[in-house]
Amino acid sequence: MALSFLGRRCCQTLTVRFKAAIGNSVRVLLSTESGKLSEQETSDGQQVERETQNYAAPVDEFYYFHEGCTEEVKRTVIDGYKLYLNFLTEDDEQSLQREIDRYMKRMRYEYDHWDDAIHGYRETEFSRWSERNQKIIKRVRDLAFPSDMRQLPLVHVIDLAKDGYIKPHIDSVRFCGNTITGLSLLSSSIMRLVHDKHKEIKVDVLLHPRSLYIMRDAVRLDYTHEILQDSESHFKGQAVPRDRRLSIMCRTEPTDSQS
Ligand SMILES: O=C(O)CCC(=O)C(=O)O
Repeated sequence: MALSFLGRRCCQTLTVRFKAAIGNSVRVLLSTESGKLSEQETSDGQQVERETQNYAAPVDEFYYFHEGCTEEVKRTVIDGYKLYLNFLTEDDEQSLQREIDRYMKRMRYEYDHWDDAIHGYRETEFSRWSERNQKIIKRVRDLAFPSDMRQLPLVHVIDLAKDGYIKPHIDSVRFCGNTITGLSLLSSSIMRLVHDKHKEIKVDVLLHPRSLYIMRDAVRLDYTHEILQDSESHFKGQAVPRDRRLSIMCRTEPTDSQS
């Protein structure tokens, strides 16, 4: 099934489906003892993972602010882009992958999309999940969206090949509201955020497998986001090799004022 997600990213054509949501409060611990646990430490025991899963990743370790980012920019990005390490256990990750693979294995990776915004990918939307995976998706929604916020019921899944990447774009406000969440599975990657009007304002975020990001407000609206290809996938001067990566996105509905 070929879906036209990219049209949603670039506002030009396409059918409108999304609505909105504004504001949200998520408890944030920017840098705590538990927030700094390494993956190895956290994977030792379910208990530790459960304790750390909702703590935001330490900014100095997972965000790289390029020259040109003022203190005000840093605050905006830290407020509007939260990253949670080990939101998924390894079992959660495998369970989601199994269900996605069952569906995706029938599809080919695409390399020539009409708007050329994404390269080397397969994608779909899930309306139903197994009971176990449904609980994981609910945990994401419960963390990211207040109960009165209207959410898109369908969950967007992208399977990026090892050589796949997503070019800079802003999801169209006609199709998607104020908040976008993304689970990353299988491969580390770099998400680059660039201010749409001031290209010198650039931030790289290191996305580990099993992490969750929540992007909202100014970061969602004023910054392009992209997933870097393997040859450009560096963080603070260190290569972050890309492999096949799955991402699972939940979104809020667009608001009338946005659409
Ligand atoms: O794969 C991701 O985490 C980002 C996906 C994305 O850019 C999008 O769906 O607009």
